[in-house]
Amino acid sequence: MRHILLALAAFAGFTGGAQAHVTLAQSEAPVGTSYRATFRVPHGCGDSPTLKVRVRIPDGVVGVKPMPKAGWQIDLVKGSYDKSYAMYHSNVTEGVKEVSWTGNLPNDYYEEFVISVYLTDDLAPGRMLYFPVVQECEGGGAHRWIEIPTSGKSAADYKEPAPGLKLLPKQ
Ligand SMILES: [Cu+2]
Repeated sequence: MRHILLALAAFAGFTGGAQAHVTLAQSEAPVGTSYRATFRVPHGCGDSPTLKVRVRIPDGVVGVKPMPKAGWQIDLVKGSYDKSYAMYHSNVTEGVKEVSWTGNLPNDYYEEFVISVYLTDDLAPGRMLYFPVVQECEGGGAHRWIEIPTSGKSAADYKEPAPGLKLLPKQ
């Protein structure tokens, strides 16, 4: 009986809250390696199209390179890090701290925004890492996916949770 209800819920398009928000396609990754951060944007603000997607890069994430997207302008905010981070065989002390794409995504469409990054060994396995995202829409509306769950809570407990990544031990 239970699996029939689950199948029905899935068919009715009930995706369980947080899934319909801006999320990361790959929700787990080991530290000390590169990671392809794919931000999924499944809707606009109400019916309004998305005009800008801004991603803040958390500390401990370096080697940040966004993937260009036809019709979208990329802007980078660079700065110095709070400490020196090891990345492969070198140390980095500054880099990209924010990435934004500016363009137009109608609410009828779905899109993905990709950033290649390196997850440093300074990040703690077992912890969640959050990438706050601001989604600006036509008409001045916005979604601020910046809510970071406190302990004992999950993304589903929030209206606008920040996309989260579960950090795994170094492989
Ligand atoms: Cu949503």
